[in-house]
Amino acid sequence: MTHDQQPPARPGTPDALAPAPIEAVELVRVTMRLVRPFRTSFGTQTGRDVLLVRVRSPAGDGWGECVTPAAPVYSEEFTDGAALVLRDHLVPRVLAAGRDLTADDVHTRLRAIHGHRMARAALEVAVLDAQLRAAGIGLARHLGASVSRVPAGVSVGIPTGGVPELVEQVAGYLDDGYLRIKAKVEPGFDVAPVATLRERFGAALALQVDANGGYDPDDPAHLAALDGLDELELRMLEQPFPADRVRDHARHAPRWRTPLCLDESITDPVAARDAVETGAAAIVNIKLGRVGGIRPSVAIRDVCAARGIPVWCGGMLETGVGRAANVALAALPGFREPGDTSASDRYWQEDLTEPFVLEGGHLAVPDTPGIGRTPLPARLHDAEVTRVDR
Ligand code: OSB
Ligand code: MG
Repeated sequence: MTHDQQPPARPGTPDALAPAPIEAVELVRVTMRLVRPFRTSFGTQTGRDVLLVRVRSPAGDGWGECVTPAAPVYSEEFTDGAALVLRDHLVPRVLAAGRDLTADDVHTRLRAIHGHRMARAALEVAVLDAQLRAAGIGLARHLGASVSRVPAGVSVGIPTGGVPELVEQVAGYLDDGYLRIKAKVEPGFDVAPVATLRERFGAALALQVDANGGYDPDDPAHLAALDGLDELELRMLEQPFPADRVRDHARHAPRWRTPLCLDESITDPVAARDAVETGAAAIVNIKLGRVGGIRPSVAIRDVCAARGIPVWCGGMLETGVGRAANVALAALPGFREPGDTSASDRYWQEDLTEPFVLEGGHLAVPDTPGIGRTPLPARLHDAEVTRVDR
C-alpha cells in the first residue's frame, strides 16, 4: 500500500453533473513518435497515430483519447477502425437522440452497439470532460478520489539490445524514481533476463512481468519458463495466456506462488467477476479504454473490491490527455498497486499537453476542472480534423 491516506472529498457521492450542450464532435488525429520503440510479445510500436475526440461545448470543449494501436494486435480494435466507427456509428447515434449530453447518455445510447470499447471510452471521457469543465469540478474529485498523488510504475519493453540494454533501461528508470518495474516477456526472453534484473537490483525491487498472452497453456516448454519466473519473487504475472483462455489461467494458477493478473481478458465487469471467482485472476489491471470507459472501470473496481481483489491502472502509451484520465482513476480507493502511469518523458519528447512529471516516484493528480489536461494549441497545428455534426 503506497497511497497517501486522505479522506475522499465526498465519500461515495460523486457530484451529479448537468448535461453539456454539444455543438459538434471532432475527431482529431496527431502523429507522435515514442522516445524509444516499445516491443511486446505482439509486436513493436515506434509511435502512435493518436486519435482524440473533441466535443465542442460553449463552456469549454471536452477531450478524450482513443487508446487504440494502429494495428489490431492488442485486441480487435485499431485506430482507423475506431475513427470509422466513431464517425459513422457512435457519434451519429449519440447525437441523434439530443445534443444535451451526459457521459451516462453515451453508454445508454450505445447499448445496442457491440464492442468498440476504446472508441466508446474516448467519447464518454470527452463528454464527461465537457460536463466537468462546465461545473468547475475535477475528474478525480468527481469520482471520489482518496489521494492527491499516485505511485508510478514503468512498463519496460523487450529491448533490441537484449539483457544489457534491459538492465541499463531499468537502472535509468530507477534513477528517475519509478517505484516498480514491469518487464515485458515472451517465450525466449523471460527467465534469464528477469533473473538478471533480480540479481542486479536485489530483493527489494518491486518487479513484475507482462506476457501479453504470448504463452501457450498447452505447451510444456512455455509452462516450464513460467515455472522459472515463479522463483523470482515477482509481484504478479500479467496475462501469460491469450485473452480468450480464461479457464486456462484458472487451471494453471495453483501451480505458481506468483499471483496472476489479467489485462486483455477483462473486457467488462462480468468478465472481471468470472475471472476472479474462478481463480483466473488474483489481481486485475484496469484500462479504461479496454473496458469502454470510466463507468465500467469503476464497476470493475467495485466487483474486485467486493471480492478482496486489488486492482491497478494500466496504460496504452497514452498522451497527456489519456494519462490525465488514467491518473484520476488510479487515485480511487481500491487501486492498490503502482500503475503504468508513467511521466510524459517516458513516452514523448514533447507531450500533447502540459507534461506529467515524476515527483518522488509519484504523479500529481490533476485538480483543475475536467480531466485536468488539454492539448496545447501549438501541438495541434498539423492535426487532421474530421468534423461529425449530424
Ligand atoms: O499490456 O499493459 C500492456 C502498452 C500497450 C499495449 C499494452 C500494454 C502496454 C504497456 C505500457 O504495458 C503501459 C504504459 O506505460 O502506458
Ligand atoms: Mg498488459
